[in-house]
Amino acid sequence: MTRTKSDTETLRSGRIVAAHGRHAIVEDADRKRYRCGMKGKRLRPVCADEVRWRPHQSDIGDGIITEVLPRRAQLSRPDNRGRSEVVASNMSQIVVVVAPRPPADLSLVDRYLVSAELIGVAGAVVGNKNDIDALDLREFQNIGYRTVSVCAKQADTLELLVALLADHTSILVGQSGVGKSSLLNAMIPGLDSRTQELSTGSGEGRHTTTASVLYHLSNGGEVIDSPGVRDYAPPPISDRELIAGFVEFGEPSTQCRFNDCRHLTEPDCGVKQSVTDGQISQRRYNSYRQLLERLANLNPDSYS
Ligand SMILES: Nc1nc2c(ncn2[C@@H]2O[C@H](COP(=O)(O)OP(=O)(O)O)[C@@H](O)[C@H]2O)c(=O)[nH]1
Ligand SMILES: [Mg+2]
Ligand SMILES: [Zn+2]
Repeated sequence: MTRTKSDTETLRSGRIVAAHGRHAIVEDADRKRYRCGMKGKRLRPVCADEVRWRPHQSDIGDGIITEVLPRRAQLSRPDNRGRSEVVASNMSQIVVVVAPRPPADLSLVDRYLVSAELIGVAGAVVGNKNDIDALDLREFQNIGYRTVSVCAKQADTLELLVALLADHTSILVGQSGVGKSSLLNAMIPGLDSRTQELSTGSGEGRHTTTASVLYHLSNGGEVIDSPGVRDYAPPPISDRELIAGFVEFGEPSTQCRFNDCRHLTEPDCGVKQSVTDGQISQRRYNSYRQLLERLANLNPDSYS
């Protein structure tokens, strides 16, 4: 791409802190926020993207985003037409929130943790609403994921969560209603994320319930609140990738008779032996088999 001198002089760097289709909120290094349109229809910035933009007053706002810089990581999910849609980028940690109400879907947690492994970022599990019931998250802890038990309504329970989020760009994911937005409200004084205005003065305000939004914590951590999901599956991946997403299979699988063992009906399978021995959680193993089946039934052509 060739740029004219006047272009390069006025181009500025920024981060996307909220993206709403045809416009987005860009934050500069001083945390000033600008409402921007896009140059061209193909530009689809997502939350936490690093972008170049230039000031330009219009009915959309204060600027125009001209380029999305290469992403270090991205979390995708199937959109409502079954195609893969990027939810946010450049995170270093995926934090799955679960609660006793709505009833915890632990296989959803597994699916997000598989994605964390595939993307190569840290995974963590937060059990919220421990005032109602404290979920047992030891099976995740035992395989190396950080876990915390919290209650969004009791500030003194949030210390460990705040510590978990320090030094990371995290995305909070999980079913609708588990309390993701409530946790952010409780951790960030003065924030009402459900109704927070992203207006920067020149455009009309927007509610943020349908978009991912990035917030700063006082300890330097950054947290992306994402709209809840009813269902989540990693984008189509190979069986090998799926197996790699279940980290606790790694060591036992070195004992499998076959190198390409899928840990199903093969003889002398180290993974199944570990399930029998109780070293690998039966629930996680079942979750693996379900996901294997689900991925086999996906038509890869329906994803772009
Ligand atoms: N009892 C209890 N209710 C909570 C807690 N955290 C959130 N809630 C409630 O759960 C509901 C859903 O919360 P919300 O933050 O919107 O969930 P989100 O969809 O994950 O963002 C709201 O009615 C909250 O008041 C908690 O720790 N304990
Ligand atoms: Mg929410
Ligand atoms: Zn095996």
